[in-house]
Amino acid sequence: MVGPKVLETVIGSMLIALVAVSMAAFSAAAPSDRRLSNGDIVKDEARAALPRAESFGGDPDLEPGFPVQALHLPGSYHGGPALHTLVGNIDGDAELEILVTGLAVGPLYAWNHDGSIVTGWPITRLEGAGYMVLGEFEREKPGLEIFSGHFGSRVGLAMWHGNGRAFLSWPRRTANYISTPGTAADVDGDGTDEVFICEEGVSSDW
Ligand SMILES: [Ca+2]
Ligand SMILES: [Ca+2]
Ligand SMILES: [Ca+2]
Repeated sequence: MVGPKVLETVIGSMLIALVAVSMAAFSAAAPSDRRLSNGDIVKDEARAALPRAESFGGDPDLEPGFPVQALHLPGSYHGGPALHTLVGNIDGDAELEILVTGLAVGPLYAWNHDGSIVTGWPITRLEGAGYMVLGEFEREKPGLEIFSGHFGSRVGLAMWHGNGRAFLSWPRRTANYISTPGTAADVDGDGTDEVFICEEGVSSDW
C-alpha cells in the first residue's frame, strides 16, 4: 500500500515534469519563427539570417525593413494561361468597364456596366491569353488606357486605347512568354504611367 508521503512525492514529480514540458514547448518558438493559428510553429532560420535593408548591399532604393522573407510552406502552382479580370474606367464616362481575357487564345473583352460590349472590342489582333494592366498612358484622352502582355505569343506586348485601337509603335516582341499581369505606376513623376512586366525568366520595363 502506498503511503501519503510517497503519493505526495509522486504527484510533485508529475507537476515538475508537466511544467518542464510546457516551458520546453514555449521556448521552442524563436522570435523569427511563425506560429500558425492551429498552434504549429514554422521555423525559418533563413528568415532570421536575412540581412536588413540597411545592410543589403547598401541599396538606397530599398525601404527600411526590406527585403523580407515570405513564409515557406508547401503549396501548389498552376501551369498554362489563366483568366484575368480587371474593372476600371477606360472611356472617361461615369461608369466602370469590365475587362476579361478569353482562354486559351484570347481575345480581350470589355463590357460596359449594363452588359453591352464596349465599342471597338473584343480585341483579336494578338493571340494568347492577355494579362491586362490599366494605367494613365495618354493624359490627353479621358479614362485609363490598357496594356496587355500575352501568353504564348512572341509578339506579345501591346497598348490599347479605350476604344480598342492600338497605340502607335505597339505591339512589341517579347523575349519569352508573359505568364502574369504586370503593373503600372508613374515612377518618374511626369504624369504618365510606366508599365512593368515579368517575362518568364526575364524582367522588362517600357
Ligand atoms: Ca467608363
Ligand atoms: Ca487617359
Ligand atoms: Ca511616368
